[in-house]
Amino acid sequence: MNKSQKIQEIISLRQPLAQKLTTVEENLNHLQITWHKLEDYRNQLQFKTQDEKVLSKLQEINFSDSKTKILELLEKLSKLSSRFQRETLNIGVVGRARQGKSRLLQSITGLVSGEIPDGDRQHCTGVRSTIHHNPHVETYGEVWFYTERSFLHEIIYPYYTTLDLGKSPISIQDFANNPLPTLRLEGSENQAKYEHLKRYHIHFSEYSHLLKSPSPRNIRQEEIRQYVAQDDENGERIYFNYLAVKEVKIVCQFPNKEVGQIAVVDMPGLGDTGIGDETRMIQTLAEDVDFVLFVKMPKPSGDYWADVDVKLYDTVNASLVDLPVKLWSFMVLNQTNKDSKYGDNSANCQDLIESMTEKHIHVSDYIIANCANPEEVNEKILEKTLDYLSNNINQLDQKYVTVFYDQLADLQLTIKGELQKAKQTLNKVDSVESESKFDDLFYDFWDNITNDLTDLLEVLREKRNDQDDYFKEQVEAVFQECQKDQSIFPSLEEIKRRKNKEGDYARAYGYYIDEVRTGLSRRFLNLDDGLKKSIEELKIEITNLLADKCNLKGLSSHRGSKFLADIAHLIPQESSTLHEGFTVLANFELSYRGLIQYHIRGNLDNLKQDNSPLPKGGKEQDVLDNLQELYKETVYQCKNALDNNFLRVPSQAAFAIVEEFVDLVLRSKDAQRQWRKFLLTYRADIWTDTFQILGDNTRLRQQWIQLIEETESINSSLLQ
Ligand SMILES: Nc1nc2c(ncn2[C@@H]2O[C@H](COP(=O)(O)OP(=O)(O)OP(=O)(O)O)[C@@H](O)[C@H]2O)c(=O)[nH]1
Ligand SMILES: [Mg+2]
Repeated sequence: MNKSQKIQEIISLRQPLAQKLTTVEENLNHLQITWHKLEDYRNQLQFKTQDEKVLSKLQEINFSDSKTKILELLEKLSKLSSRFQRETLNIGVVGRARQGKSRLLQSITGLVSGEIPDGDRQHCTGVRSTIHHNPHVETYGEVWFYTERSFLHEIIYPYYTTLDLGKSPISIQDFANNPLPTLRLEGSENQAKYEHLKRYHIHFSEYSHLLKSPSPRNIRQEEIRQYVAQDDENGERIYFNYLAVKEVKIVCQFPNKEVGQIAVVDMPGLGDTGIGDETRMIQTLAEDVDFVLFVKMPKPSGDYWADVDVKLYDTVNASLVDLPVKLWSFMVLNQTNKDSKYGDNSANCQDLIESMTEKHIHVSDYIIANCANPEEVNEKILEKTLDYLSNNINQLDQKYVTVFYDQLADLQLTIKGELQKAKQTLNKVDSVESESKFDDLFYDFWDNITNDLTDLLEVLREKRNDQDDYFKEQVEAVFQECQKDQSIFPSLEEIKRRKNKEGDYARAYGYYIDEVRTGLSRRFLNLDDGLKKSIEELKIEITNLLADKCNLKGLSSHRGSKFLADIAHLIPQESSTLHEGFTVLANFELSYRGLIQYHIRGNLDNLKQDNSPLPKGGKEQDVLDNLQELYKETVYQCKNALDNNFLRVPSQAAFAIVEEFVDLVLRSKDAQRQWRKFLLTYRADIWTDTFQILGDNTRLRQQWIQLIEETESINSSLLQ
């Protein structure tokens, strides 16, 4: 098997791993949800009990450690998944600025500074580019731009935070159109960082159109540099596109045909004062890179491992905590010849190699090679890297997965332990049936509810022929509005114009009379609010009584319909009459359309052309007079109808529905037994001081057990 086949095999071996991880991810997400649910429920239980023993047991369950662990594992999982889903093996070059990283990639890919910018003036590479080998295509590029939103969040905001510039711009226009806040922090490094931000600000108009452009944009070979570099090939800083570019992918044919599915990643060197470069590098390493080539070009005049070099190494190492970078990196010492403008640095390369271990820079191997020499790069660096990859990546993958699974198993054990503690809260339970406490309390409850509801019913019986105040108010308001509002009528001018359009006054009148009738009818819809309000008031009165006098407030924090619906929801279906009583009352409503509308419509008949035609020869004034007269009369008739027939409707309905409710929940054959059974289950919610929250057969206990079991089952299937 040649190298390229071997690399293909590595990539295909990753597919099943990726699939397996998808299942793990689902399980872990599921576990996260139930773990939160269990914690919420624990918190609710803590609120509901004063029992010190139960309280302390509940408190002992440690939710937060596992929560953090789950989050960490989900994050690791996403790194692992992107690693195993990749279609190429990716080699990243890492180093401080101007060490020859881009030069090395030129030698590997056969591209030149038009596509992979190298330069020796200032920091050169502006954005990350990934270069893919594809033997069958002409070189081209694909550019991904930041969106306005991601640009603000990922690029601009970090400057505001780090440089303590105060309130960040709320929009891209806000950033572009207002002057930058002045820098108050001192020190040259802060100043240099601020200069970067200024560059984004000053040149905004030169790149801002790109933030609106679709990604990826396909570009030709000769266009590539202007998207990735900070300067042109002469070192002139005339390019600003890169400020809007998130990433570039270049596809070309590497001179070494054996490489197969390989991609190399060029990143901006660190040590520049751009904020966020390091974060972006760490992210790239964690998600997009399988192997790292550290590049350092020692100065011939003498060089050493500076603190920044060691720090850079540590940062890379930390990007994948579970896979020491020692196992997936080489150190390349970029050797320059005596006839180069840098001079001969061979001795310095050697010195640095010898002092690497004492600086705790550990890599799989080191290479001294001239990065500007393609043959040397190919032989010494690329071939060696490909060999290393093809021999080791599968093991590394396995190792990485094993570590991850070990951590999952750890989590599983921890959660198992915590669930054990959760179960211990259930150890001692009160056996309430045998105790007389419940019987006494239930006796009082029954006494209260029968008395109070019967009293209320009597009051309603007495009032049932009274007019309902809320509804009356609403009726008055609607009629006042009807009388006041003249906008329902057209002006004389409008009538004339309508006549011209329709042909004659009679036809225009026909249209207007229909409009006036519809307008009036719609007005009455407002009566709905009054009807609804008076019934809701009644429900609030009943639920206040149930909650406060009959002690059911522990079952719902609402009042009115919602309280009734909550209780109906809690009552088991088999307690059918009780359940029905609460459901019926919760859903009961009076509506204008159902109750009154048909009657009102009868009174609107006069507002029809057939019943009240326009006198022959009538003109605009007659049209208006007729409309106004008919309207006034109809409103009057409607008001009479409502006053005489409907103002009592809410009181009558209130009495009827409450009587029905009382029959169902108090007077039906099985009512008392159903209440008893229901309250027994919920006794800990109702009489919190008397009963253990997790007592035998309480609802709270049942739900707690259910949640524990649910979590247990997900936890045990975590590794499947
Ligand atoms: N003679 C010679 N010149 C080199 C060698 N490696 C890099 N250079 C030159 O050194 C300068 C910096 O190299 P780059 O490849 O741009 O460095 P870099 O690490 O990519 O720098 P940034 O992109 O700024 O992080 C360029 O002018 C290169 O042509 C080498 O091995 N020999
Ligand atoms: Mg570079």
